[in-house]
Amino acid sequence: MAYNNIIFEVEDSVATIMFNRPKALNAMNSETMGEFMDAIKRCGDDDGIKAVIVTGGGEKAFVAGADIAEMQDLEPSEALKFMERGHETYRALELLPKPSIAAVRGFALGGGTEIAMSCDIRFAADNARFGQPEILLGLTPGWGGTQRLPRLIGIGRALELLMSGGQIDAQRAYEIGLVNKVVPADQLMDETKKFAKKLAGMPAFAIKMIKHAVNFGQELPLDHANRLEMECCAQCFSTHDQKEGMKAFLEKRKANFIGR
Ligand code: DAK
Repeated sequence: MAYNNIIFEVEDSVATIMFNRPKALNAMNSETMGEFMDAIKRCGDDDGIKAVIVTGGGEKAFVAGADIAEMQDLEPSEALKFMERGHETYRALELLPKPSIAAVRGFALGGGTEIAMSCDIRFAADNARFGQPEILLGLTPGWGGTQRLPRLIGIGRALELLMSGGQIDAQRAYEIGLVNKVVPADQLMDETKKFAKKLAGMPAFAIKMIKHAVNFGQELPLDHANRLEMECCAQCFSTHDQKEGMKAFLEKRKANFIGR
């Protein structure tokens, strides 16, 4: 699939999906959503890709939310369809069996914050701004904001942001656990790529099992979740990387992981 609104690159086993509609501050329209889903599928299907970065092109924005011009005249049934596509896409990103990092520069509002929250880890430039301004448009969030935000930062802080539509800067986002790290804007991509490369070199099956246990264990009663963890961990004992990791430790050398 050729992309009009996304730049897709792979370097050193790390894929970068960059939104590229800078004139509209990378607002998410339905064409971009289709391209985003295609890029996520490529990341899942290509065994050579070991980690994924999601970022925004241009100086000002990661993604400034859903495309308001496209949304304004939707009928409820069309709105529901657009929401379903968004949820399906963001969930596919969240459940990729590979690590994903959002590299956020500038505005990540509404659907932008929701994409960042669907990544495993968030790195923010010091000029990043987050928020769920849907309330100011007479809406609730439509792509997971009411669900992922309270899970990440707690119900009280989430409701404050969701009901006020206010924005927070990168430092505040770090303080409340919305982002993992804040870096100077001109170092954002280098820092993110460095960390993505590190994760790309980790035992791939164990990474997949960690994501599975975390994503599917959260909603289970603790005993069931612990059982899920045990099953995920036990399966790692069928891999080369488990044998190599333990052998290397005992031989006091660096492990040579091969991703199986
Ligand atoms: N949609 C469309 N165009 C946008 C846009 C957006 N979300 N955000 C910015 N733009 C466009 C502006 O219209 C402007 O276009 P021109 O006038 O140059 O043609 C250009 O990008 C530059 O924007 P500004 O001139 O406004 O730039 P400023 O630096 O002055 O302001 C800003 C930056 C980010 C503070 C401001 O642009 C802004 O407030 N943007 C809107 C933020 C926002 O409210 N985003 C939407 C969040 S709500 C659902 C599915 C999903 C959702 C809900 C329902 N269903 C399917 C029902 C999710 C909703 C959201 O994401």
